[in-house]
Amino acid sequence: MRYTLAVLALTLTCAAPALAQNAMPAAPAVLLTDAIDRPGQDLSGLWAYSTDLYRTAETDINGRPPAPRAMRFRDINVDAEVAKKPDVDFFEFDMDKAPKATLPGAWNAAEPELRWFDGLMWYQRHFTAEAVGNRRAFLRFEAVNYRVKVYVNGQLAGQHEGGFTPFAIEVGKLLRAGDNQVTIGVDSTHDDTTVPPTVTDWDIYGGVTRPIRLIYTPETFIDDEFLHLDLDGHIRGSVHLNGASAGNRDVSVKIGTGKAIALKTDGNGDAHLDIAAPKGLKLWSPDSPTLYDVAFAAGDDTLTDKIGFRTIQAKGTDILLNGKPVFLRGISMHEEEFGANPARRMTPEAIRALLGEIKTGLHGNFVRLAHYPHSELTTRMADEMGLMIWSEIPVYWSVDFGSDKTLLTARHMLAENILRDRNRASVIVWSVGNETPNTPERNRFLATLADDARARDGTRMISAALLVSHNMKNGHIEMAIDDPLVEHLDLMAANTYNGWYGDDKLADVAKETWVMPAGKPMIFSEFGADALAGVHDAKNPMKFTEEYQAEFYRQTLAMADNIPALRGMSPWILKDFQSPRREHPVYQNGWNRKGLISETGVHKEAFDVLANYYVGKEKD
Ligand code: GCB
Repeated sequence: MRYTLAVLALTLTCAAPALAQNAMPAAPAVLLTDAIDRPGQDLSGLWAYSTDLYRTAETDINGRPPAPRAMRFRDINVDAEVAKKPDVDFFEFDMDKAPKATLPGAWNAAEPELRWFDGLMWYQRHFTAEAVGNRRAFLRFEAVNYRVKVYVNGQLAGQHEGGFTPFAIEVGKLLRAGDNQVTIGVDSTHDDTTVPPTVTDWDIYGGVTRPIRLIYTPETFIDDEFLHLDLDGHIRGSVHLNGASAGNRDVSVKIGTGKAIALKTDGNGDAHLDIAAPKGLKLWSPDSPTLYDVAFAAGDDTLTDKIGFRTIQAKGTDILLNGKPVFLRGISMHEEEFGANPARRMTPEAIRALLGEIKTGLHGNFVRLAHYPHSELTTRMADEMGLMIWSEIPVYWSVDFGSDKTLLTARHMLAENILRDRNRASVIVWSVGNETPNTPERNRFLATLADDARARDGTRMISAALLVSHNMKNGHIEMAIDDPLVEHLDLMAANTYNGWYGDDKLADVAKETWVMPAGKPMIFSEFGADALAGVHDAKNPMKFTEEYQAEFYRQTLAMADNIPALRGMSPWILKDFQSPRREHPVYQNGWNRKGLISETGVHKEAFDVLANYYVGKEKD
């Protein structure tokens, strides 16, 4: 079963308690997996915008339907309407005369007065469309933060919740050949039931942060495809067709220059593939990131993706990549470009600049994409450059673990994330949460997500970044992973900040020891300390100096070297990032300073400490 976007909001509000641990929720009715490789009309560019802090376009003063004079999404020309009844009609918007902003790009950087805007914003533009004819047409959004309603030529076409995953809205019946108007109401506000919750440690970044494109498909089209190499040396996968004639159809899959493999769909439009991997198949790895052109065809529809083949597995305390133990030389990263005024405008150049610092600068092979699914361009570039990825959904700190609505929202996000990226060889971990409290509600919530992840894609490790406990044992500090969630995870991941937060002296950190459940690999998903680039005090290295941060890394890395099950790390964090929590007027000014690099690209001393450590690990 697949759900349609228009009914999603209703489903979410009506979710009965019994739903929580029931069967996995349906996938979206339309996925358009790999839409990025389909031709389409890019709607990037200038859009008119209008803030709507009191939501006048959604409701009147008494909670009833809004007054027509406030409905930004109407398909009208305001001047022409007024001219019809000048003594009666008036409007409290006029999108044709509204200011314009460039999309994609969060609104915070568009105008100084929008820096802290957190509410409902209307965007509108016109575009020329071809006649749809006997095809289907979709508006595909790569990400809108956080909720969105989409109107085409004045009609509600669909809606979506969740700021970091793609969705497609079918618009064929609403489009006109020629001029069309599209209006989107983007609501950045979070509340007790959203994912993430209201309080995080990153910026709001409301708006349309990734491209919007108009895509035409044949009436029945290739909606989803998944190919992977299994541990037994077989390539397995599936192709899903969407449309009236999806059942009992011929499908073909061609890997590289191999022979086309002929498949047939069942009554649900699903075809399954299972072949022994071709002899000489070159495996994907960070050292040799081989990708194959894989061509899918069904009737008039064709699609070519670039797919890498590799296996990844947790075995005992090891992580095996293509059957060989690997150490994850990583770093965490937010989705935020270099520059003094970022707007999550993740162009290929912006992504390459960040990933290049990891691959070449740090000698890394791994990146934790914190704390939400990053742009699809990022996971694809990691495929090409050879970086392994930890992918995560924003179940962060204190989401409402007791709420079935929140759980369903998180389950949909996880599904959209996995279904978008499960053809990316770079992705080796699906993470279901970050630093969440150990309570029965949270355990049920995260265990449900871990089960979902495994059911949708059993070919990767499942993890979560865990809180740990800090104990005194025989006069020294012993850290413990003692979280019941571990039994649902393949990889244990711990966040630790001893020597930054808490009372531990930095000089003692290297001697701290760790205990944890046996039989699984463990990584540090975070450790870090703030430093303002350029602030030095070698004699008295206080917090916020580069020297303190560098020493924090030395101490923590020495501690890490004594943990037998440690198989990698993704310290916090590659680059300083904007966060309204961080307001020290000298050192922070709205930036979390735990970056190894400043927001404008200046390396801090600790960068080389980690790079040298990774050079050593590379040789091991
Ligand atoms: C954490 C969080 C991360 C914060 C970081 C910090 O544990 O997972 O989102 O930004 O600590 O800087 O405190």
